Amino acid sequence: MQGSANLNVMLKAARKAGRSLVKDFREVENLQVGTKGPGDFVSRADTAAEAILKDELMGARPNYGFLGEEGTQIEGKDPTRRWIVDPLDGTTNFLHGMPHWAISIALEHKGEIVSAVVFDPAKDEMFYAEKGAGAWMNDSQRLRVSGRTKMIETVYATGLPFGGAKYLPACLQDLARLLPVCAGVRRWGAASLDLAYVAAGRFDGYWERGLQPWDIAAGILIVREAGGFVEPIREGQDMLADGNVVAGAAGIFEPFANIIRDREA
Ligand code: 2AM
Ligand code: CA
Repeated sequence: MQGSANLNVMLKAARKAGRSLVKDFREVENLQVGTKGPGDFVSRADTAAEAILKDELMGARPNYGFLGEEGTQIEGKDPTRRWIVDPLDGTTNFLHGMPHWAISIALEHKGEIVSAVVFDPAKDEMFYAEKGAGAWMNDSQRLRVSGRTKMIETVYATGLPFGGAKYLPACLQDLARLLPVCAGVRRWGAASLDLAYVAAGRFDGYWERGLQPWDIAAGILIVREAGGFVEPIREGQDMLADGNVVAGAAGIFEPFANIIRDREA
């Protein structure tokens, strides 16, 4: 795909932050055995990755705004354009030495995501999309959501509630309704990659509650450009602000979303 100049800025920034995180990820294994644990080290890795992304993205587009998970918030001179960045999505995996984490970068223009990158440096998989130009992986692989239509053959991703039980009853109810009618549910711990995997047709669908804008901004566009649907769980909500999403391939979206929305199919 011949990407825009903005997309090329995003890809370059993701690769640079990815190199820094891969180097730090190798250290994490050594630190696991120490008494202090790798917690502080991982926080520093996360912050360093956000600084790299901020320098690259703001260096190339000084007028844009910036919203980053690690606290960088910049009002742009151009109020219509904003980077939405998660420097390390899947921090718990990173901390535990599990190679499933990503860098997520979205570009918002007038409230709409127009370019998106989700990069998994450990597997060297770069997922990206631009509005109207499709979704892609690495150099030239076009992404398409799955074509499955039989619920019993479909596999879903979700996030189980952590550190507090706010969404636990809803989540357990979802699982009780979905597990008997599908082929499985996975909890891999990085929302941006869950969405990228829906775009790639690996997962047939994904849902989760209580997410932050930087977890999902890039993934939403990648799924849509791969031909899938992403909607707020409660219809009519602003998805980025609400943080409760249901995503899936066209062939199963309706029955799947009905289960998550607790409606009869
Ligand atoms: P993070 O690593 O950037 O914080 C999905 O469950 C999302 O919740 C992840 O993308 C993850 O983003 C966030 N999250 C925060 N704390 C988590 C935890 N303890 N376990 C799993 N996910 C967590
Ligand atoms: Ca995240």
